[in-house]
Amino acid sequence: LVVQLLASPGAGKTTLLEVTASRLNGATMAVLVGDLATERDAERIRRVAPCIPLTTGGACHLEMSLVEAGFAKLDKAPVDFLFIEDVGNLVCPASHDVGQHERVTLLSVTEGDDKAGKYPKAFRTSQTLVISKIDLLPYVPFSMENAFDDARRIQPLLHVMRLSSLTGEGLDGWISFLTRRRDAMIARGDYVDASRQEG
Ligand SMILES: Nc1nc2c(ncn2[C@@H]2O[C@H](COP(=O)(O)OP(=O)(O)OP(=O)(O)O)[C@@H](O)[C@H]2O)c(=O)[nH]1
Ligand SMILES: [Mg+2]
Repeated sequence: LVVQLLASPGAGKTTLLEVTASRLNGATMAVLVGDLATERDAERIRRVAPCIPLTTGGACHLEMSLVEAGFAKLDKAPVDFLFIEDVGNLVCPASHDVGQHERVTLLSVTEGDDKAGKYPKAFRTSQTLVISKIDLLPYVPFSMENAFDDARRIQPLLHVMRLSSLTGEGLDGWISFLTRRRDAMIARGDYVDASRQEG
């Protein structure tokens, strides 16, 4: 299952991938991670999962050609989940498909509950919204109800989850969501057996 993670800078994409790797219960994952100028996120993720950095050289989003080049560098052993962390940006990545089955937008509670309406394309083109950093809810003015209503006005079919990578709250739901989506993809036959590909 190919999952694209899209969010503002600092919303918690890399941290979520780090904790996901430790909770997959025997399933495997690899990551392609986009960044403007450094390999910092790749260095973090490599401690827990195979990861290829995609350095955009200043571009504010990933494009398919960069993703393909990164994918070619990954070990061709099949993995259950391929995550693509897009450049931290709630605007440009929404206009670029990267071969994902699932686009997951993260919205951290410190960003405010009004972002779906302000950055509608990210939410409209996503299948799933993850409200992240919910451990900080006692300290910031963020209405879960307002965030849900605003997002669902933009995309009524949006699947919404909330979690904290810090405390672990909501992570069981995240992992079971990923597993369900992967099972559904296999049932549809909508996957590539990379081990059978040449080159
Ligand atoms: N309190 C709290 N902090 C978190 C949580 N998840 C991530 N953080 C912190 O938020 C900051 C940014 O997290 P990252 O995972 O680097 O965010 P990112 O979205 O990958 O950032 P970019 O790649 O720069 O766009 C770090 O200081 C994390 O420790 C969380 O669930 N709760
Ligand atoms: Mg990151």
